[in-house]
Amino acid sequence: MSMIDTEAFLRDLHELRKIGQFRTGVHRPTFSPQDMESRHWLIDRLTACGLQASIDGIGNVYGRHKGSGPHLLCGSHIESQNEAGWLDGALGVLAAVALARAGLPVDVCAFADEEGHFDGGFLGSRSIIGELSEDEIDRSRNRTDGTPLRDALRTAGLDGRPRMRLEAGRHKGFFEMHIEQGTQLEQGNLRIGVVTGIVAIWQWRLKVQGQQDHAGGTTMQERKDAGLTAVRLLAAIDAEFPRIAGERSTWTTGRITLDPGAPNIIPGTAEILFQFRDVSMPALERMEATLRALVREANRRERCTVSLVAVSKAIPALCDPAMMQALSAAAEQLVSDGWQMMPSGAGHDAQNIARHMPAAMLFVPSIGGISHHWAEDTSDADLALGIQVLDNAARRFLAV
Ligand code: HGY
Ligand code: MN
Ligand code: MN
Repeated sequence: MSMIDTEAFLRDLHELRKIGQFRTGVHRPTFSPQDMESRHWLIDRLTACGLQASIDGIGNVYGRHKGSGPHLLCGSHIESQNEAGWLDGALGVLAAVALARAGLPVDVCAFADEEGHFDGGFLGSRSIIGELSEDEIDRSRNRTDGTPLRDALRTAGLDGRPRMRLEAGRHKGFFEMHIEQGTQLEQGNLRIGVVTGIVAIWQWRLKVQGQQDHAGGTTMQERKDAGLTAVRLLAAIDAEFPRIAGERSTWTTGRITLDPGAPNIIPGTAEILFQFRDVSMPALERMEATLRALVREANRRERCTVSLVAVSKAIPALCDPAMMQALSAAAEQLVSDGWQMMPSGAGHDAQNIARHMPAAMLFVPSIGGISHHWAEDTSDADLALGIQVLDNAARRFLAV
């Protein structure tokens, strides 16, 4: 029998939405004042649910169940991409709060910087499983303004705090509820997705070095145009990748910066932020080998030089069969013709926690598949069904 207070769950979501509100979404970059406001708001919520709440030295907000086990861990992230959606991450954290409020033996965690505002990404979920070194924190910079992570932690009042670690053997498994961030559920007229696997994101920084010069006086024969080399290289990637990539691989150029960026100056340098994703390691390795070969070829043919740096290489994860079974049985009971098994094209904290305990994810539909955009949305009815399925699955899995 579900004890979930759906109204309180939806109220929490709409209240958190007001912190850092941007149009119909939110703007809560990691460690920004509005992000820290949301973390302190969450601490109050966790305390109100009877959990022992804390925030650690990398910004993880944790609510520890005070009763006896066996325990589950449940959560996600509450920072957002810039000017983005109100549900990406927040949904999973407040779903965990709803389970705790219903009396389940659940620890709740909002992992810091899942959205990768700082080099390396997934800072919180990698830190909590012991995979984030002090040296990496020293080296990490903000991807938008270059602020050192150490400075951001100090400004947020987190410097010097210890970073927490998950207690070995405390949790039976980790559940993360999330929006789909795609159109499969909506197009299939489905309301629940049971996630089978989570892609790894491999992030790259390419630097093209040409020669800044006059756009008129420099002839076409003698110029070293970093912008043109960048564009030709990206076109070569897009021509070659479909031949070698996996069926569900994706690759994206999120940013091209030309310097100095004036119409009458030949760009001397270009910087490209490029990433590719897949759930299969062989597919990821093929894309890396192809990318390196295309960079070598550009350095043979172009007048500019191209350097390639790996910013981060996450590890893909398969979801736990017993936890998927609990989610599937719950979905079958509550929405028998409205659910499917499916992979995640997005990365999630669950893929890191999966290296420490069994992990599984539950998706609810994204209207129009929109995400990483302020127009991201999901109906209250789908949110309410999702939390009921999660509650049912958590109780089933605890009873196993
Ligand atoms: O980009 C991702 O897959 C995640 O939403 N940060
Ligand atoms: Mn997310
Ligand atoms: Mn996201």
